[in-house]
Amino acid sequence: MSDEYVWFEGIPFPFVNFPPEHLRNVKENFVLKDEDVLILTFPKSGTNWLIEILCLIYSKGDTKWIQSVPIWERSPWLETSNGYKLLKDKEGLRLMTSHLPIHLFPKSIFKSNAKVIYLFRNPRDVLVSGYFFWTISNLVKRPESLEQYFEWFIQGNVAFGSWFDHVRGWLSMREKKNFLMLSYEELKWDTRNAVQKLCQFLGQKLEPDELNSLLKHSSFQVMKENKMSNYTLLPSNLLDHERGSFLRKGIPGDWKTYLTVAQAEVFDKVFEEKMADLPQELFPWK
Ligand code: PPS
Repeated sequence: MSDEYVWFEGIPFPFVNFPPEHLRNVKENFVLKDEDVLILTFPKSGTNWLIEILCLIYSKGDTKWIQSVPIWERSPWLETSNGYKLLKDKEGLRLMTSHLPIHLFPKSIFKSNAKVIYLFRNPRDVLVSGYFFWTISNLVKRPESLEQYFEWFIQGNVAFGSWFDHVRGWLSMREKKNFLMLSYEELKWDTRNAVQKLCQFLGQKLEPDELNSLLKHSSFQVMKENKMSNYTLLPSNLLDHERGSFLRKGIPGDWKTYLTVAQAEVFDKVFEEKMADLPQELFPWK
């Protein structure tokens, strides 16, 4: 499998758009500004949903921006060459997204007051979502079966490495006042409340009608129809739109449909081993 990734400091990356010299440059030289807002996630944790929500917060619920600019230009991915170009000389508010693990993130983060939002999701759902996504994309080696992908995921041999290391790494920043951790589950179970929490963290205020517009336009159904957000603008040599959608189901707990009882038991054991020393109340799906 190793030849199907670009490897950088022990982490596998998709082979399109992530040259190692670029990843090194980002880590060593990218300078964060205090006004920056960062969305950090392990892939398939609801990144694009959060981007849509943040865009609507900063547009006060107005849909012009989300309906006219592709989502990857509104909050570019720092670690991609294209995203970096959009971000590096941008003035004013910079929304940016990253899947980088903490040890590969620009070092300037440790001195910056940029606002950091770490969104995480039940790893069982991340696994299932990732399996379906990588099966329709041409960015990494396609898994042949869920059983195979299950093994890769547990071992951390998937794009951006181990979910466990990613979450452990970023949650080490959870006591900082410029850091907000949010779970996909809490976002889904009470979106209104989670958005209010985000607004408070970002120092933004929405009127009730602005908040209602945000909730409507960032909903799964509406995002799925928005071609600026649903990834149908990606060429089909990268994402095979005939075989599935980027916005697949958008629910917590879908793993129960796909993992066997035996796999679920193995997963529980691995989770316990790797995450035992973290307060378990951080993980609301338990
Ligand atoms: S990526 O490729 O890492 O950027 O993917 P990411 O955006 O992190 O995660 C994709 C999953 O998020 C779901 N999604 C949503 N869920 C609920 N509401 C909204 N609005 C929404 N938008 C995206 C998307 O459907 C993927 O999850 P699954 O479980 O595969 O459906």
